Amino acid sequence: MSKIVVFTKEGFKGRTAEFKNNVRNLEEKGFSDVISSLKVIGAPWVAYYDKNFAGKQRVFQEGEYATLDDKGMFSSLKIITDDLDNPEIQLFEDVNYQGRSVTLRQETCLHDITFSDVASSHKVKGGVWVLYEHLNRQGAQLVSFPGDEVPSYFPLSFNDVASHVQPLLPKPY
Ligand SMILES: [Ca+2]
Repeated sequence: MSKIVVFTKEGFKGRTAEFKNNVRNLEEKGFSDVISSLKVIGAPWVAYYDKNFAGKQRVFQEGEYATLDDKGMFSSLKIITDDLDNPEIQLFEDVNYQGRSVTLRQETCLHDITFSDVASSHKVKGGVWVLYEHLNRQGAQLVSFPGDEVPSYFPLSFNDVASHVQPLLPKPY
C-alpha cells in the first residue's frame, strides 16, 4: 500500500497525517506550508509549492526524509502512478520544440552530451522524468509525466538551467 506520511516538524515530530491519494490543496487538510519531514512508502510522490500541483516541485522516492530543503513550502501532493517502463524524453534547445534536440532513454548528465544549461522545451514520450538544475541530482527540479509537452521553461523559471535528467525507475519486484 503506497502512502506518504507528513510531519509539521523535522525528525518526524509535530502534527502528522498520512495520505494515499493526491492532495490538491493541503490547506484543506491543515498542512499547507508546514511540512518539515516526511516518509514515503511505495510509489514516489511529487510535492509542489503551490496548490493544484503547480509551482516549484520536488520528487520523493520511497524512503525517510528527516529534514527537507523545502521545509514549510509545500501546498499540494501528487502520487506517481504512471507507467515507468520505456522512458523516453526529447529535449530541445529552444522554446516550442525548436533548435538542436536530443532523445534520451536513461539517466544522463547533460554536460556529457554538451546539452547542459541549454534546454528550453521538451516532450515526454514515456515514463516520468525529473530534470535537475545541477549535476548529481541537485538543485531545483522539474517533474514531467508521460505524454507531457512543455513548450517553454520560462514560466517555470527553468530556462537554460537543466544539467541532469533522470527517469524514475520501476521497483524491481
Ligand atoms: Ca535554450
